[in-house]
Amino acid sequence: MFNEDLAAHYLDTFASLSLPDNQSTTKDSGVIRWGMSLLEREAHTFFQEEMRSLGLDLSVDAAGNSIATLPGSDPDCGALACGSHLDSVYRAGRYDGIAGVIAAMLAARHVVESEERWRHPLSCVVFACEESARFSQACLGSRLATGLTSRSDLRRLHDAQGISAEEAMKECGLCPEEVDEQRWRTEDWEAFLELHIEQGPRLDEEGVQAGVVEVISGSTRLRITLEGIASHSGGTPMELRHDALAGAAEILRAAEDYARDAAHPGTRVTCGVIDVEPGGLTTIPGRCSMSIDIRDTSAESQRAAREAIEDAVATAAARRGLSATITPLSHVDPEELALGPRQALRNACRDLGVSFIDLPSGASHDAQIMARLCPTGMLFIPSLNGGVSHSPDELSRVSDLVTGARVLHAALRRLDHGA
Ligand code: HGY
Ligand code: MN
Ligand code: MN
Repeated sequence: MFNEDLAAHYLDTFASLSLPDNQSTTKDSGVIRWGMSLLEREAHTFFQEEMRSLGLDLSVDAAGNSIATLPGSDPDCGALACGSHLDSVYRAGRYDGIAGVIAAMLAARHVVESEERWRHPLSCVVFACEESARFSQACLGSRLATGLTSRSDLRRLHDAQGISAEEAMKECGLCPEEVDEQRWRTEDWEAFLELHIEQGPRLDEEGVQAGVVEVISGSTRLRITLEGIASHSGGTPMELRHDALAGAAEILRAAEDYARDAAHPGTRVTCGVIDVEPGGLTTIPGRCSMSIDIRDTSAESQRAAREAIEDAVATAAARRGLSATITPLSHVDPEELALGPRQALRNACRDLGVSFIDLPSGASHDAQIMARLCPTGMLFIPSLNGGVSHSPDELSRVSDLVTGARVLHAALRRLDHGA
C-alpha cells in the first residue's frame, strides 16, 4: 500500500528526531541528526520497529547499518535491496536520505500486504553515517560494509569536538571492533536500488516525475592549512604582510574560476568551512584552515581539478610568504551505474506511466559504494525550491515520493523476474 498519509507520517517522525539548534538565528534551523549518534540510532530503531511489525527479519551490523529482510522462495538467491540513510548534515532538510528509506518502507509494506511471493529475498537497508558532515568521510556505514573503510580508519576520523568515529560508535552502542569481520559478501546481494531526492533543479524544471541516474559524481575532499604571520592591521604595511586569510581567498578564487571555466563543465568546487586565527578585528590572520570539496562525473577531470587547486595553493603561498599544508580528507571516484538496474528502473517508469529522464548525480550516495558489491541503480524524485538541499528549505512532494516508491517496487519486481 503506497499511502501518502503514511509517507507524511514517516517524514514527520524522522524530522522530529533532531537536535535543537542553539546557535540558530533563523526561523527554521532545520534538522540536525549526526551520523554515529544516539539520535541516528533512534531513527534506525523506528525503522526497525516498523519493519518488524510487518514481519521482516531484522539485523544490525557492527557498523550500525540496519537490514530488514523478507525471505524469498529461493534461499540460494542474493537479496534484492533498497534503502538509503537517516543521518543528516547540520541544519538539513527533511528529505535527503529519508525519502529513500521511506520509499523502501512503503515498498516492503506493499509486498507484505499484497502477499506477493518473491524468489529473491527483499532487503530494506538503512546505512549509518552517510553524510561526511561529522567525520569528513562520506558513506561511512556502507564503506565499512564493503571494506572500503576499515576499523583502523575509525581511530583516524574525528569530529569537531575531537571525538573519533570509533568512540562515537561505541557511545551509541555499536561494535567498531567487529566491523572488519562483518563485511558484506557479494554473493548475498543480487542488486541494490536507492531512491533519493535529486538535490538539484532539473526534474522540476523539466516537469518530469523521476530521474534514472546514469553516473554518480566522485568527490575529493581536502583541508588546506595556511600559516602566515599574525600582526597589527594598522602598523603592518601591505607589502610586508603574510596574511593567511588573503591567501585562502586567492586560492578559493582560483578554484572557483577553474570550476566555472567552460573547459571544465562537470567540475564543482566548494569551500564550506573556513577557520581563521586569531580572529581579531585588528589583527592580520596568521593562520587559516579551509575545506575544499571537489565533485566531478569524470575521474580524470576530478584529478585535474585537484592538481589545479594544489598549484593554486603553491602559487598563493609563494607569493604571500605562507607555509601551506594540504591534508586529504576523503576520495571516491565517480561511479557509472550498471545497465541492468537502470533498465529495470526505466521500464518500471514506463510500466507505471511515470515520466522520467536519465541524468547524472551531482551528489555522492551510498549507491556508489554498494555498486562495488552488486549491480546498483538510483532513482531521483524532484527537488523543489530550485533544487535546494542540505538546507531547511529542501522540499519534495509527498506524491512524488509515493510515485517513486511505486517505481522502486516495480523495478525490484522486474529484477526478481530477471527482467
Ligand atoms: O555530500 C554528498 O554528496 C552527500 O550528501 N553525502
Ligand atoms: Mn546529503
Ligand atoms: Mn543523501
